[in-house]
Amino acid sequence: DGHPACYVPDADDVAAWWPRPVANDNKYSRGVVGVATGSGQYPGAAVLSVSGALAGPAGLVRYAGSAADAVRAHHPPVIASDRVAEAGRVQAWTCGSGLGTDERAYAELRTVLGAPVPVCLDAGALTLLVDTRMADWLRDRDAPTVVTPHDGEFQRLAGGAPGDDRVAAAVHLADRMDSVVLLKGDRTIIATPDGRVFVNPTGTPALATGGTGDVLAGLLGSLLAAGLPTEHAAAAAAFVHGLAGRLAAARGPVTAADVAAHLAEAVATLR
Ligand code: NPW
Ligand code: AMP
Ligand code: MG
Repeated sequence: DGHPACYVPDADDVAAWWPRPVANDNKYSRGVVGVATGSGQYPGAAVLSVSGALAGPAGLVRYAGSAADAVRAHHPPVIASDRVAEAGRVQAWTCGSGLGTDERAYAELRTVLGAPVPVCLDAGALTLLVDTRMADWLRDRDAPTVVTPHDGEFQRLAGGAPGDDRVAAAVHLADRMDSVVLLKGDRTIIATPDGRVFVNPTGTPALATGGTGDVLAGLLGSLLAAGLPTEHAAAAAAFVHGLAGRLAAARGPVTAADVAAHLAEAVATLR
């Protein structure tokens, strides 16, 4: 029916993709991830996205944004600054969760997109792409981009809802944006610009709670910083995020903070 083949990764695939520290690693050699999220309105999104980034394989998390004080208070290992331009060198950025869409957010997004490193864009960054007609700019980037829309964000980016054929919708947007599209849902779909598709098997409705997408975006950024190919970073992040949701749900009602707190255990179950 013209559908591209969908690959459903299993724990062995994700274990093989997941970077592990080697004997002579240092924090820089494992990758540095920049997290440009949060705002005065949404400091929690900054704290949650940083939780996701800290659970990933990168050796250092740098935060840049208006929620620096909240991030410092909740996450002592993180080096926090107020602006992206002050953050120093990173191997990947994740940008947009809780960022809002004001002038400051726009300026930060532009700085992030100008960096020659892989970028994960979520939430406010996606809305800004639409509002400022910047979506076509992703084509001109020197490094890959991943976008992580939920259905509402997808609708704005694509100009219409995903519809019944979510795979075709994700593939179409990936081609148009020249980016990997991670379309969130109960079976999250990852589509590449060259038409490959991964379908995540670990979803759980326990993830349908505020802030879980922010955690996912942080984790995905860490995997990009550690050097994973973009589509493997996206598929591995969704897989482990779902596992963490299931582990958290086995213990009771789930908050996004609970999902983040179970990411390490989820990684440990891979092998
Ligand atoms: P409806 O109701 O279906 O008509 P927004 P947001 C539609 C941050 N957060 N999931 C739906 O329309 C985020 O990072 C901060 C969701 C709805 O009205 C963002 O920066 C937290 N929406 C910001 O808040 C914790 C769906 O889209 C509209 C949908 C806003 O995030 C929470 C929402 O669009 C949160 O993560 C779906 N599957 N399908 C914190 N603690 O700081 C359709 N919609 O307002 O742009 O997005 O997700 O509410
Ligand atoms: P966000 O809306 O940006 O906070 O992201 C929500 C996260 O929860 C995404 O990772 C979704 O894939 C996941 N999620 C939401 N609802 C469900 C569901 N019913 N089943 C599985 N995963 C879900
Ligand atoms: Mg979200």
